[in-house]
Amino acid sequence: MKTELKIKFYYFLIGLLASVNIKNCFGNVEEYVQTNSIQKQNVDEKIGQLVNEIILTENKIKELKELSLLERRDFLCKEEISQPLEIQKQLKCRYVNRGVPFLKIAPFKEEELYLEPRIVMFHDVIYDKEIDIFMNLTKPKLYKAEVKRFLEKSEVDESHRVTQIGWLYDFEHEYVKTLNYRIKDMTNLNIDTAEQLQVSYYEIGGHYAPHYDFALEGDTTFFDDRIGNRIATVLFYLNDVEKGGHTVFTELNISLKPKKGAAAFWYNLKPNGKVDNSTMHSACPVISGFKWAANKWLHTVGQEFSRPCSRNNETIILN
Ligand SMILES: O=C(O)CCC(=O)C(=O)O
Repeated sequence: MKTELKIKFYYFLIGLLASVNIKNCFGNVEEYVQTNSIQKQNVDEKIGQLVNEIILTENKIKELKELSLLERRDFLCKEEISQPLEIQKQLKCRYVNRGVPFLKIAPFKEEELYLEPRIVMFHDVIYDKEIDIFMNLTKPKLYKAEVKRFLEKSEVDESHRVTQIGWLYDFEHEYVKTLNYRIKDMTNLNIDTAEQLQVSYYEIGGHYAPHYDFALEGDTTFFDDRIGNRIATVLFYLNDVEKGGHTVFTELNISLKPKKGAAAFWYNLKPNGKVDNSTMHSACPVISGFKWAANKWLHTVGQEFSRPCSRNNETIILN
């Protein structure tokens, strides 16, 4: 590889990985190598050190498969583990503007975390002044969260969810309303049938056991024919947690460290409209400090043109 290209490549790689302090995005490297016709062999040597860490975790993932759901959850809560290299190589980070004029000036920073189901993290997507307002509005109305819905038709005990929540309504503040437009741009989904914003506050030991966000059959807690099931979730992190409080996907071995201003986004339903059991997730116990988060749940009704159902379950990409 020519020296000039080498330097360019290192700057690109280091800048990319450091910019959002992440270990993913190896898909960008693949793309860069192809578009700049750099010898792949050379590049592989250079990034060997970076991927070694990932390879080590592949063995851990094998071990994880042997564990029970709760053991797996606890393991993921304790350790941030990377995806196997085969998956990592496909994950990309990109600036997203979706053709929206405002986003052309200030695009979203999207980091792919998983492809099927699609899970991404948007960085710097909610601002400090909005966070302050949301916390201040929520504090006086926090109440102990309950899990009312069915979980395999058995009773859910109190320890399933240990957190306090409060709902923020669009009319309460301009920022609550304008966040909806941002969510629409981030997700490309219709927000007319979305729930109001649920803000959660976890103290030490606060957590949420593994659960799905979609309604199970017969559960009418948040299912209503007028809005349908919860097609997708946007989870905003409102503070950096001192220790603990990760969001973990127990079937996919993903562990997300809360980062102030970031938001995770994932689909709870498959493209054919059926529930996706691989989206089971959990909020890990907060070990030190506290955690503030905010959820927006988007529903199926109104998504006919933004995420049309596909009979074969393939994702239909709309321009
Ligand atoms: O706070 C988290 O990390 C996850 C919260 C969650 O899963 C929920 O509120 O449904």
